[in-house]
Amino acid sequence: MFHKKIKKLTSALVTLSVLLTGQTFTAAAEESEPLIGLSVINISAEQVEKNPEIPVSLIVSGVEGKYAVTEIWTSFDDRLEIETDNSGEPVVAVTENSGGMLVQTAPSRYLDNSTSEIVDLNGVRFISSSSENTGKDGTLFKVNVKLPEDVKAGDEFPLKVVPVGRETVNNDFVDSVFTNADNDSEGKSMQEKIFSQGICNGCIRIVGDSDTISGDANCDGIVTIADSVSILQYLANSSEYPLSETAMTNADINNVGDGVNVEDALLIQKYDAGIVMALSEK
Ligand SMILES: [Ca+2]
Ligand SMILES: [Ca+2]
Repeated sequence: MFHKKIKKLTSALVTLSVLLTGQTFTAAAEESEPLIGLSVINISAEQVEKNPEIPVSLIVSGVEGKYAVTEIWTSFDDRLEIETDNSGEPVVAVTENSGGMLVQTAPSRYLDNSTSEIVDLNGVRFISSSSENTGKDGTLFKVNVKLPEDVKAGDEFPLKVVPVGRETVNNDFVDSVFTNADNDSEGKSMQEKIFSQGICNGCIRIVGDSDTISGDANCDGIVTIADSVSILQYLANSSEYPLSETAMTNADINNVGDGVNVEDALLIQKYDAGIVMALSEK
C-alpha cells in the first residue's frame, strides 16, 4: 500500500516536471539561436556488450514554429551499422516534433556528377515539407545504430550533421535545407545560420567501468528516462530507493555540487526529449 503511494507520487512528479520542461523550453526557445545536432552518448563497454544497438537522435532547438521545409544530411562513423529494413532503408522513428509535416527518410547517399560514384555518408537523410511553419524544437527522429563488438573504453564514434550542396547526375542538386514555408528572407537567414554556426555534432563515447557517466543515476552504463525515475524515487523515499555514492555523483548534473534534487531529474528528461543535447562532463 505504501509502495503504491510512492509510485503515485513519483508519477505525479513526472507529470509535473514534464509540464515544467515545456514551459522552460518555450521561454528559452524565444531567445535562442537555431541549433541542429546529434546525440552525445556516453556508454560503458559492459552495456554495449549487453545491447550494442544505441538509439541516436537528430535534435533541433531555437526554431519552434519557424520551419516547414527541410532536407538534413547526417553522417555516422563508418564503423556504426545503421538498422535497416528488408529493402535496405534505414528504420527511422519520426517524432511528432515535425508537427504535421510530410516526412521522408532515406540513406544519406548520392551519385556524384564529377566522379560518377556513389557517395555514401553512412547516415540518414531527413526530408520534410509543409505549407505551414509547424516544426517544433526537440528530437526529429531516432535511429538505431549498432556498435562493433570489440569496443573499449576511450573509443569514440562521431555523429555529424553534414551541410551538403553539390551537383549530382542529370543536373540534380543535393542540398541542405532548413527554411520556412514561404522560404522568405527570415527562412533563408535561419537556414544560413543553422548550417554555418548552429551545428552541434554528436558522438558515442565508450567509458570505462570506473568512470562516472553524467546522468546515469541507476548505474547501468547508459542515460535513459529510467535514470530520471530513479532520482525521483530516491527523492520521494531515500530509504526504500537509495542511491549509491557513484549514483549520487552521476545524478548531480544540474548545478553540480548542490546535491541531487528534482532539477537533476528534469535535466535528464530534457536530454531524453532532445531539449538539451548533451549532459556536461565531470
Ligand atoms: Ca542509466
Ligand atoms: Ca544538482
